[in-house]
Amino acid sequence: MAFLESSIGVEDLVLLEPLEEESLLKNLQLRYENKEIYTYIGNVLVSVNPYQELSIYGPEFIAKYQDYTFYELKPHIYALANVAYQSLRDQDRDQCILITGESGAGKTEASKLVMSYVAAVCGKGEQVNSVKEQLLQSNPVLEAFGNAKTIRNNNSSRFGKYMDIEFDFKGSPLGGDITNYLLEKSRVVKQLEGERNFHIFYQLLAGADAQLLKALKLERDSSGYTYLNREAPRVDGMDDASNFKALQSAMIVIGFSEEEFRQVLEVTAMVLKLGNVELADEFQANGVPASGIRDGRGVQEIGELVGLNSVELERALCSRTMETAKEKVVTALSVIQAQYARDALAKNIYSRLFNWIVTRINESIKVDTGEKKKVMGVLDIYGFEILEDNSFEQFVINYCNEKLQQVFIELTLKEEQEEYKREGIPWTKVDYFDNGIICDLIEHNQRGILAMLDEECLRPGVVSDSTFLAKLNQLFSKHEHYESKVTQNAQRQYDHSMGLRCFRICHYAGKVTYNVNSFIDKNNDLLFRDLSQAMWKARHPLLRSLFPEGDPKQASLKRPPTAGAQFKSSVAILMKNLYSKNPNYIRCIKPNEHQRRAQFSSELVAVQARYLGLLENVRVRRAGYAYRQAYGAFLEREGVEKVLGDLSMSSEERAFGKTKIFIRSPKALFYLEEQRRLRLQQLATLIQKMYRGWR
Ligand code: AOV
Ligand code: MG
Repeated sequence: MAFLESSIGVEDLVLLEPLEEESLLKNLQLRYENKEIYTYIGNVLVSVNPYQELSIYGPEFIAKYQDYTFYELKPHIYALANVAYQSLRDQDRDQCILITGESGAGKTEASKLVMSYVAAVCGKGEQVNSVKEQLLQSNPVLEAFGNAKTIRNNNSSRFGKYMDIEFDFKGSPLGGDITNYLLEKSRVVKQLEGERNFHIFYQLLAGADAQLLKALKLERDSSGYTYLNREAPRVDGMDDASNFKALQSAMIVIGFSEEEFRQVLEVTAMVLKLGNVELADEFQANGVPASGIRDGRGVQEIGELVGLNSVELERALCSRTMETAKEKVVTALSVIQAQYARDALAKNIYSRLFNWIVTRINESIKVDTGEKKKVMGVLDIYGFEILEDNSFEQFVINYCNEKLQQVFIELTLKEEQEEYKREGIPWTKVDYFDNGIICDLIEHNQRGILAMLDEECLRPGVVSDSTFLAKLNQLFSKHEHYESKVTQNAQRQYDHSMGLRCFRICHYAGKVTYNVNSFIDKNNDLLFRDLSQAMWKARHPLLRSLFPEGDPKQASLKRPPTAGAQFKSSVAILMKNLYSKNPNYIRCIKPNEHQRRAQFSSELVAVQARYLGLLENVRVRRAGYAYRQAYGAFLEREGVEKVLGDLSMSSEERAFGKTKIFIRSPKALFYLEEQRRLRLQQLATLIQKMYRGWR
């Protein structure tokens, strides 16, 4: 029987004996060493990154998992995808797949496996196949523009993604809708040692033919580009040139025209070329320092590429116009200021291009048939990150992970225990750490860190990252999850190791020290008007459309919401959406820090198991009842009692709640299954109806 204990450990941690951290880790390790990367905790799937191709995917396996129920085969991501899809199709319940884990744990790969499984089993026909193809091909496009090599992951998602796949009443795919969350745009102009810029830049340089490169005014050699880290042009096992071909065909499948593809590349090339625009000191007639462009050729080429007057571009980069009610004053920018303006422009163009691509994909895959749709949402965000130097981006990424952990706690640990209470079933409470307090520290409307940041950004007078930090230190000096050099930690000690410009948050997944430098700036996310106006004047249709606020007629003085406020509200919408669906969890675990196969570091896994709350998850699941089903309309409580009584299942194994039947372990479920096969042929249909949905 598939779930029983064997030489490769238990397939469901609910069956673990004895149940403690050590045995849990051993079990995962034993399985990992046998290339069994999947293990259940009831209906939660734990996945340990194998860092190697396993021959457990593809049509043959898909066919197998399609035909069996959850516990009949080895644990697999296909089994989870199958349950979610069947429940959506047959029980009309919208589903969401929540994939969590730190950077490099395997979330993006998992999301693609789920998508490919669902695509393989849902609906048939030409029309349907083309919808599926478009949905699947959105992945290489978004990865080209939104993923990059980081120290932790050669293909790290630098944006958050939520994708709704929509189905008709028969379960055939209609289309989809992608929401993206804050791209880490600082990467466009600067990367850490050993990291790369977004894949697209290298793909373009390696994969475009000579003619295309010439038209884009680019050189093949990436080492000539300031925005590309010279040390790390290649990534092991990644073929930039062939990925470029794949990108091109994916964009065509999705429905981008040749012309659109070309324009996307032109804007991408422009960003790269902006990085090489060198600025030099100049002096105005009155001796005031100013800046100018050192070598006009680059600016000239950019101008030709996107139909922009190069004099105009230079002016926009090197000066700033202040408008008051009465007059317009033009001031020269220093070299530092002009460099800042140039980089801000590059980051803005790129992140707006990324948003445009997502919008454009949505135009292709979105359907409005008017009929009621069934929805499966797949969430794949950037994983929790602790770097040596953490900035606003990590703060946002980690906040997002905090919120996702909150969903897990609310819907699994909390909801599960509350359900026993509601149903009047005897129950001993399992304790767990509720990270709601950390979410609050960050997002509280009046006194959260994000609110404080906004307050500083909007406050008149001299504001700086330091005044922001001072505010935090004052407000949160007593907060259990906040530390800084000037506040005391729980042991009433000052932390002298921390930099003066830092604060630390004790996240559910570990302590992270953030450097406040640029927090204000990144949150403000303002682009000088001169730049947006210049971009709007470009004759390039795509570039121009990215800067609608550059249109003098559109000029509104209302400031756009800050980056933090926007992120917070999009996360709030996401949460609401997730809570409205039936959740399916994939908890990804990273086995080692070196992206290496067959290496299992117990310490590293222990930390993740702890913060993911795996042990608590098992306890709640085990002490309680793993499988439940509302009494069907066809079979009232008495009927269910009778069937189970006939099966001589011990009363330990089941409980009758007010509205639902609860079954303790998969063993019992299997017992039922066997009995059915052996003795209760005549009840087969009846029980089968009950089984559906038990998991
Ligand atoms: P992530 O999405 O969780 O990180 P990925 O899904 O990108 O992590 O996985 C990282 C790498 O691990 C992949 O590029 C693969 O090489 C390998 N990998 C992951 N899952 C599998 C699998 N099932 N089979 C084989 N190899 C796998 V981040 O996006 O950084 O948080 O922001
Ligand atoms: Mg990822």
